[in-house]
Amino acid sequence: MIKTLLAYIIISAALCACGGKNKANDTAGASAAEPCGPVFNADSAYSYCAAQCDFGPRVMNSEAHERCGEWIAGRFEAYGMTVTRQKAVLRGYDGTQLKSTNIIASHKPERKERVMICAHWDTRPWADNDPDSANHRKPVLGANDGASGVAVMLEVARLLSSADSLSVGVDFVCFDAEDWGVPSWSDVRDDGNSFALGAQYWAANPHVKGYKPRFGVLLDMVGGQGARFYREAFSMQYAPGVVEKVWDAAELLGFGSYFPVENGGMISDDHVPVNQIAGIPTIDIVPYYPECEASSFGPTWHTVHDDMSHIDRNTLQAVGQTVIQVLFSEGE
Ligand code: AHN
Ligand code: ZN
Repeated sequence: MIKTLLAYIIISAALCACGGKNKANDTAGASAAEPCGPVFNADSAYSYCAAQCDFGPRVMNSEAHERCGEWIAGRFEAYGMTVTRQKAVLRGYDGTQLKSTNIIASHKPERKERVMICAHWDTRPWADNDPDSANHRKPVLGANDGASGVAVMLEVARLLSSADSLSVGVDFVCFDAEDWGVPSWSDVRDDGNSFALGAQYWAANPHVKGYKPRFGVLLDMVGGQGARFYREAFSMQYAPGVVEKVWDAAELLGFGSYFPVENGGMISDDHVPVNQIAGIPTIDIVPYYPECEASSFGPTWHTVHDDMSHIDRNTLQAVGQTVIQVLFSEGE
């Protein structure tokens, strides 16, 4: 009994050895030597992923999109976050007026020192990379490409609502209108700005004037089977220190195999306007499948097969626990 108690005390001490509240063991900002923060529950994240898919594809201007957005905002509110719904009408590549809502959920909004975690929540209207061209104008369900990033953020938010050892404030930014980019069957030429419309809008109009978190982490397609998160090139260009911080955290937790210290692709994603327009050093955790012929984003990317049957709890766990580690090892 006493042995068990002692072991518990030692483990608890180890779990708290990082973060700004234990300065004796940790120089502020230095990377943590021990795992810290709460245990990420992958079953919970999986259920948040499924719950979004249950609305159907969350395509811009659809009722499923509207209803799912309210569900997401409601979950963050239930976890005690201050939620901002940033509405705008954005113009798609084809001139369609897109009713966009960026959902921003703030944990401890009064804190000045902050970290941003972000992901897109809309899903692609067209499965234009499907092996069967008969599916190219059908919507993508987006279990991975849409729901997974939000699911990890919701699970982290749930854990933050009862955690007391976090030294920074956290903003969860759910970008809308990411995936209305020019489809492969269109003759419109992509100027490189047709994706990430919600992020472009937010970066030019942040929810708080002069918003400057320490850094940002974008989660895009973080639940796929066989996913490996190589270092993405824009992230290396704009925020190499954040890449190192995150990859070190993954390695420390034993998730090094999910986060190879190797270069992947250069991906135009929501983090590009966040870096270029808002000036917030932000990285992209996005999978890279060097061997996959269908797409370097993996076999289900922009296909009608991006559903829950290809979501792997272990991938959610690797990413979610790494995000927890990064947040809880930030000093005051
Ligand atoms: C490009 O396809 C150029 N970028 C990927 C952005 C994206 C789409 N992420 C998810 N869906
Ligand atoms: Zn997509």
